[in-house]
Amino acid sequence: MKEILKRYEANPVLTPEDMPFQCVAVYNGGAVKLGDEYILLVRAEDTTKFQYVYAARSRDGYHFTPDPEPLRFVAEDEGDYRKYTADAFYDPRINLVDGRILITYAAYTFQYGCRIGIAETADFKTAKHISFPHHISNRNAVIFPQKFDGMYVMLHRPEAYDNGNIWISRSPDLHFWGDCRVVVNRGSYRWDAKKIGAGTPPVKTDRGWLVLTHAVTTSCAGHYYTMGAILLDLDDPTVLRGRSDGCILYPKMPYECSGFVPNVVFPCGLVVEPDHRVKVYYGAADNFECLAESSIDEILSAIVDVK
Ligand code: BMA
Repeated sequence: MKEILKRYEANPVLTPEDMPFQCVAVYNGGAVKLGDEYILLVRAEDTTKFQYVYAARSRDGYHFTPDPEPLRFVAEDEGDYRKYTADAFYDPRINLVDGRILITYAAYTFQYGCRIGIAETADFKTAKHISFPHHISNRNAVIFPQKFDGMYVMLHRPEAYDNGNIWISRSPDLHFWGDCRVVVNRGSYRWDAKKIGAGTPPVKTDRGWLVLTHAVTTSCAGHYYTMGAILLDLDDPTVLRGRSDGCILYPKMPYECSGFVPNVVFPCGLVVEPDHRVKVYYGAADNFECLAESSIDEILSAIVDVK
């Protein structure tokens, strides 16, 4: 099989030992390039498995230095905010939306379950809470970089009754979200038959909005997470235009096959360079932060039109 994505030979780009505290896992990082600085926003866990969000910075996209302190989320009503995030905030994505830096993440408490959080940052040191869209049992949210008919548009993945398809919804103000509908069904083939979720924020291409996904199948050994790609219509992103026929990256290297959760590649960050080469940042085995490279054209070549 021709490999669409080429792994960085010095993977992982971040290991627990790189972090400025006693860390057991660092993974599932959102990514952005601002000027000539690459920023990863990673999920980092301490020895109790409590999760922090850390920014790590780089000049070349390969060598990252984590900030000394985790990102601090601030809210007007701290008590209410903590009520929904007390036990975890994880899998952050960095969305550049109309010139603003919006972080989408999973907010979790044992009591109330998991929901999406949206926060805004300017420096990746603090992030101001904006909203918790939708109710519980929702995560894997990414926001389109532009509005459609004056509305923000978000992809997300509800759980509970619908455990595995990508939904889309709209908002006039990032607070009130509605018009929810399914936009991508999990597949009928084995590789994506269990779940499909948005991984990286949408990128505009000639053929449509490109989103890298995680796709899940199961075996006797448990869940098996691979990476796929979808294309949504440029004018109406509620329409699926294409999807990769199979996965474009699957667990193969020791750091992907062995860790806290074996057999996981989980993309959350995509940086497009001026020459259309891309850097895909992904979590491996819920333990390490990794990088694979490709180009927009190579990824598009794996996507077949949906009739
Ligand atoms: C998903 C999320 C991810 C994780 C993946 C594999 O449900 O929890 O954060 O990487 O499972 O364990």
